[in-house]
Amino acid sequence: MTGQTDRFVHDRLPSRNAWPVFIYAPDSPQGGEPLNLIHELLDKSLQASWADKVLFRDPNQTITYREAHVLVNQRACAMLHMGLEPGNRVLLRGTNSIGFALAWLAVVKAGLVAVATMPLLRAKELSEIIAKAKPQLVLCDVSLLSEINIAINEQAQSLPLISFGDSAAYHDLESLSANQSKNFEACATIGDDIAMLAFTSGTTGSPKVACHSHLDVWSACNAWPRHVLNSTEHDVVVGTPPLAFTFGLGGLLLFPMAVGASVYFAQGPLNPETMVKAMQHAACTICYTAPTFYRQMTTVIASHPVPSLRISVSAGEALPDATRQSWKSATGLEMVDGIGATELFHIFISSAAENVRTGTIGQVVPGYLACVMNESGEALPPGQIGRLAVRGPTGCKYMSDQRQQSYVVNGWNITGDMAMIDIDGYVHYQSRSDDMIISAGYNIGGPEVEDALLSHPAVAECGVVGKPDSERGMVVQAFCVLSKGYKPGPELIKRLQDHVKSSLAPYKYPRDIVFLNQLPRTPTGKLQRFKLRDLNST
Ligand code: 3UK
Repeated sequence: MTGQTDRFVHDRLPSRNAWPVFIYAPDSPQGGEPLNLIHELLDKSLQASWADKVLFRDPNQTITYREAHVLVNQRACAMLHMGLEPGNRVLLRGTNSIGFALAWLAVVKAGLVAVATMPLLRAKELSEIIAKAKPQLVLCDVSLLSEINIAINEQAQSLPLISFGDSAAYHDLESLSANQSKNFEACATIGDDIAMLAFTSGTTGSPKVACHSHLDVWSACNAWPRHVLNSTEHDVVVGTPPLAFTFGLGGLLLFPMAVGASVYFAQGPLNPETMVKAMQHAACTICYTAPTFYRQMTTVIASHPVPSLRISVSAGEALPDATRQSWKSATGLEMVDGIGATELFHIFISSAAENVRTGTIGQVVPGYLACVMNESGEALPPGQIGRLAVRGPTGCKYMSDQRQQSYVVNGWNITGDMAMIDIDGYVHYQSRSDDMIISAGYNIGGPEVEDALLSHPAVAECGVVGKPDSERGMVVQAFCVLSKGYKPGPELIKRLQDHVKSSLAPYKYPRDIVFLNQLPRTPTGKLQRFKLRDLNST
């Protein structure tokens, strides 16, 4: 018995035989059983020890779990009064804020499907998302209306838009919710009903849409957070990843709620200085961001310590050891690296600080299985490099997309990464499969060379790719952003090359080094290596 009467997403899921194999914990609910994610996370909090503790905080206000429960109920009532029906999609657009978080929770509690979009997206990208997700409503932060208005005007049909985040507005989500009932029974969804669509931050091709059910997201809340993160109701969480990115959605909203922790939303754009200030102001204990941001925060936090900080989580890209070490000398903390993916909702390989083994991402998260495979899908023994494959309580279900067949092979999720698993189960990251550099017969992973370059003080940021070469097939090419006070030129190129040769096998050194002012990145902060490769043909 589904709670979602609109079958739009259900009808576009891959057929069951194209799904990965799902592995559930013995105490997990089944897909056919009643489950509403927000009922679990928010309604049940009223009976927990943290009911009157702070859930959300920003520079202007504080909201407890009990207060959030009422605000979410009123928003859910308001949306159903607009005539929405469970299974309808609601497009959400906003920077990380209390208003955005409340709206997301209300959508999912009402059995609607949340389609959160990155704040940086422009009208063209938003139009693509509207065309695929066919939302019945748009909820948009007042500060981000212009691009979404362009996108909506391009669509033939009218699409209602309600803004949020401006208390003075007359027809916005806050005022529409103000007089609604404070009680709202969570939609009677089942585990298999769809909670959200996640558009992948994919570097090439049209965006893929990963569908996650209430059970998928609930399972993720009970996997990495419970077994590796070990957060408690005393934690205060701060971070940069957008709530429209599952890294941010889990880390900065759902995982804290699962244990009664609180979330601090800083306002205004986050740069290394404002982020450290926000962490100090909030007495932050857990921080989430990507490796490059940690690297940039290192000098700031060294002179402005955050003594409350106890866990720093890095994900999204390979964590260079140089970054791990400088963060450790600045804060005394061993970073928790984790590899996750939009298709799997969150992190599936990661080790707690006390179990970290330098140079590896960590071990497979309890509840998941991981192996590496050759091209024909056969599992390889420990120590060999191959394609990383995982299965567990979450997995890939693309909406109407042939690419399901390449992501899921024999029930395994093939993440698109090359890795080696050692005899102790630690996963050594190599590179994205299509970024592997093959030079004169050697396989070279860009991240390893990047790590060597980053350990030189002249290099602030870098990206390493394969450049076509008639003799060697490819040569290793590095694009570097220099630290303040360093001058580009042949002399520095030579010094950087010698530096790499002194720490890695000499065949891996970058034969070509190019200096740039900045590196091309996706809205989620990932390096776009294909754009670096393209620079060679322009
Ligand atoms: C790469 C990493 C090395 C890897 C994500 C945490 O990044 C997330 O999701 P995306 O769909 O990208 C997935 C791909 O990103 N990657 C992510 N983390 C690491 N590579 N070391 C890492 N620690 O290529 C992976 O296949 O954008 C991360 C939680 C949720 C997420 N969605």
